[in-house]
Amino acid sequence: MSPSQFAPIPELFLSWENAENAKFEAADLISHDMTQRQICDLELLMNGAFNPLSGFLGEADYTSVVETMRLADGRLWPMPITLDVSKEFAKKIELGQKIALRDQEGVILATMKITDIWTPDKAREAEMVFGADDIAHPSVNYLHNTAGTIYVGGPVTGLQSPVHYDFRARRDTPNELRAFFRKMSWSKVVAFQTRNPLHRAHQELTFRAARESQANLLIHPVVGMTKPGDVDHFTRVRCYEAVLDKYPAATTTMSLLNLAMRMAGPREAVWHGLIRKNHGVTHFIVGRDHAGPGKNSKGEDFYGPYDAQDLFREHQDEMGIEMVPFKHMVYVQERAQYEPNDEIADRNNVTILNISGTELRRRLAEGLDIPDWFSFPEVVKELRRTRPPRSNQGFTVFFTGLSGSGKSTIANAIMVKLMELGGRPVTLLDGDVVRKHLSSELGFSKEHRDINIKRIGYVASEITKNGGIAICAPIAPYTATRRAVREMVESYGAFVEVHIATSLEECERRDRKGLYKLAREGKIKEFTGISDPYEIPVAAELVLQTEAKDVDTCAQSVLLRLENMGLIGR
Ligand code: PPS
Repeated sequence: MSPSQFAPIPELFLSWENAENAKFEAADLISHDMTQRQICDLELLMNGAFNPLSGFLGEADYTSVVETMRLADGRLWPMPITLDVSKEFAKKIELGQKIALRDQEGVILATMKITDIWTPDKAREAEMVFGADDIAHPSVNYLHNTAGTIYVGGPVTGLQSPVHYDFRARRDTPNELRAFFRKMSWSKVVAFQTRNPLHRAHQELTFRAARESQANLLIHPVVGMTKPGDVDHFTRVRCYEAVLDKYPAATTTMSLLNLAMRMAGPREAVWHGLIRKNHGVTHFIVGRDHAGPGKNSKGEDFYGPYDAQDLFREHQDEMGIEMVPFKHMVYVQERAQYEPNDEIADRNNVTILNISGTELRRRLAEGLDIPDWFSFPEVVKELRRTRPPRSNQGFTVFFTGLSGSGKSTIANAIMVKLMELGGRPVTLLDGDVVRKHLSSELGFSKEHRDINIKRIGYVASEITKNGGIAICAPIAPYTATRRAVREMVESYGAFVEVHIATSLEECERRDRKGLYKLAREGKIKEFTGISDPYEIPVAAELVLQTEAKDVDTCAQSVLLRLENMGLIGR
């Protein structure tokens, strides 16, 4: 047992009385309204989970972390924890100034003394931290399309932790977990990081890890931000709670971690290890493709399946936390048990079973059987509650195309056909209608178009979440914005992008509203296709050529695609 494992870790909080006074003083400061990701980072900075960081990185530390995985003073730290802000905000602040950091309701959580303001080289950051400047990587996409252009760094003084109303009893700071381990005399603790529901393979893996390292087990799921499209944390925590009694209570505990993951594979594994070390953990499970982001834009994996293990192994002595590596676990039917895939000597004589994440999602979506050897009935029940078969879920049909391409006409036809089918409420968010009711103050600059589309996306995602059908029909000329809407919607249901690929020549020939003529004469500025760009979708679920086809034929193609995706009943 090492005393440092149990000793309290430094936090960045002021004492209670000082924080009360500081809150009043901070009210006069210029304040930054933090994003969800920044709030997660701030919480873990303040409670010591990101020790040795004392605030958002300054430029020297940032550059050093990006280039060498180390802070400027040489200490290991693989992930740039930065405060990104807009150009407009950066103009209002200067070095040496203190700013207030507020949550999304305006509560002041911390103050920060600004030591650095700089424009980062995001392409370089993407290459070095995520391995490629490829926006198929969710964090590279975030970096380029969500994060502000300027970074601000400096030490943070914590006034209060973000408040969580959900699963409070299950959330612990590093010091709370350290105190628990001390109280229970758990001198060796192996942590399991996860962003997915636990199935039988995970249970077997965690049991084996605890046995091999002769340690107690901490199930340490991430409930901050994970990969877009993951099962929401409410459902996951209900799933974890349902299987917790399958673990021996005397040797296992579970705690929730409000981490915003970056899906950075090898670097992320090292980061996860350091965070767990700060929570008083001695051993850490790193499995196959740890924190993997999925495929790159060429359809290949970003990282090798065991790259994360290799990088962790290289640094584990310095980190002071031992890796428990795990290979891919599969079910051997004849022996009715899980075994590491690469240790099955008699593989030609036995039946090896496995259900991938994609296959599980398909079975849930189509209401198909999920066998007992794969998961626990309690977990399957929870997942089915949240992910009913696709034909009962909400979804969004997102038409995109040039003005006059036929979006509104086809969208109207689809709306009526879906209403005729019945079963789910249908809402049409047509470009012109939205501009009248939701976005009347907006023009057609890139900035305004993006705001307009994100508003549509937000409404569509709420409709989808609540089991309805949203049909959107804006021009939506930008790939990144369409993708942002897709991510919003796919947290709750299917997103069906339909590109109405009517050519510019045909749209201009039709010129129903006479706008192309005005655009050609320069009387309408920034007109899509004429004096403003339209980025053609590359991965739409359906591309519709409308020329020489009537509206009903086009609408039928959409209906067939919806049926083929399991969204409407047969
Ligand atoms: S966007 O880019 O998605 O925000 O556009 P959207 O909200 O769909 O609005 C498009 C409708 O506005 C009319 N209009 C213009 N379109 C493009 N560029 C410019 N500059 C412009 N000015 C006005 C036009 O009638 C579009 O309607 P649709 O239904 O697409 O023809």
